[in-house]
Amino acid sequence: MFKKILIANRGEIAVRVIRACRELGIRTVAVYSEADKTNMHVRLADETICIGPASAEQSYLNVPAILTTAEITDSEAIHPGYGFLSENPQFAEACAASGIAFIGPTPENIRLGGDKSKAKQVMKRRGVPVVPGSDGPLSGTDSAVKIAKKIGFPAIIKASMGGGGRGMKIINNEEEIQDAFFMAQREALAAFGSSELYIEKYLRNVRHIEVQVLADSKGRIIHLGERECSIQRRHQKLIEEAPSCFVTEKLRKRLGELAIKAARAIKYRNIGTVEFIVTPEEEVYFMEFNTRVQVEHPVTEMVMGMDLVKQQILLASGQPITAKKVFKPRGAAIECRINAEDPDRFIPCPGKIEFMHQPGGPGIRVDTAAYCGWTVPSHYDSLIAKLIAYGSNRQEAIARMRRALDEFVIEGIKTTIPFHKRVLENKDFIEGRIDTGFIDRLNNPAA
Ligand code: MV4
Repeated sequence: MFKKILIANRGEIAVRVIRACRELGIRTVAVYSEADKTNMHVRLADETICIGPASAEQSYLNVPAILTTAEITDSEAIHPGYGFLSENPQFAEACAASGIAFIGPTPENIRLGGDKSKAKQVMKRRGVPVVPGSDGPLSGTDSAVKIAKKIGFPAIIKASMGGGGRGMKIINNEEEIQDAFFMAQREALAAFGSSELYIEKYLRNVRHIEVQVLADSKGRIIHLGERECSIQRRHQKLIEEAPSCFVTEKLRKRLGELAIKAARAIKYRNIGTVEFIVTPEEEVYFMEFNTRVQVEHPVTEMVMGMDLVKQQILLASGQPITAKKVFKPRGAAIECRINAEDPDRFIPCPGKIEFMHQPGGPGIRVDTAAYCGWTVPSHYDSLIAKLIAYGSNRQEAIARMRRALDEFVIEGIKTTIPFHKRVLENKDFIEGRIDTGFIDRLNNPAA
């Protein structure tokens, strides 16, 4: 087992990793930017080193600074968290070249996970169902038109290196293809450094359901059931649940088998997430393979009674999976992402937290690095807390979440707590009528 781990991240996920390390008896090294001197992850770590100015490029994305810090602190492994360097295959390679364990999958796994059109192609060849569309990247508008005519409208153009819904363009008829193609190309190049695109049929009223997988270094793979992630705004997840109230025992078995097949197809290692879209008719299509620990991992931890971050560390140290049984969800868990944002317009609102009171009591978990007196910096993403409610069933989890949202006090900055209160009181949400159109209907009930 590792004796010391460097955490190449900040905020709530850095705190989450430090907690797992503490429980495993592993020393921790926090790195931080000049804007993060007073961060909670810096206070909680055993050792701390400032690696650069506020801008992420010069600090949390600064590979030489991070590798040097690992070397001078004698860290044996690096946990990348999510975002920043977590899905950078060159970083994973650079760690290996320096003799430092990257706590995550192989560089090849990361590279394929990042190339959405290639991943789709590989999955299709291995018998994992994918949405009809181009088999690999598009060569130009001509092939886009040809394929769109074959699969029918609406269709959707996506960036190969995009993911998370960024850089997608829905096209309703042949006339829209040219403009959408060139706009998507330009956006993709600017955002991801690659203008490569692919096209597929656009499916309405689908659910975004993802399956957690674990794979050891011997190739043993298990799944830990699904998370329901359909409540998104501009492809930012706002609320996640486990299990999905839409998923039957039979569908869970199928999703789990497909997720394991997907992981096996790419010789996946460590923990990962296989993202599917599921139609109202229960047709399942592979979308993406996420090669990191996800923001929403706590809902799976709550219903499966497993610590996924500890698992990441144990798997990276070479420990095999010994659990034989199929894991079944127990109870229900919901996560609300609390952002330092205007709750109506979702515009970031950094600033000083003048007062803060966290909820607690039965079934409530708060993953955060925020505290009273801390100033939310403007340089990074606006997630300041994850509020997770667990109950013996979905109804109890909802009741606890509503109660906890009422207890949660954050003063001095705007947060999305009022938005979450609105959703938790919504009849469609309470009755489980949630799909990828939920937020649009919430804001525009007539639609
Ligand atoms: C889709 C889709 C429907 N049809 N692709 C968005 C995030 C990315 N991982 C995949 N996403 C989607 N891809 C096809 N062919 C629906 C989504 C989608 C979505 C779309 C509109 C509004 C909210 C959404 C939430 C999750 C997924």
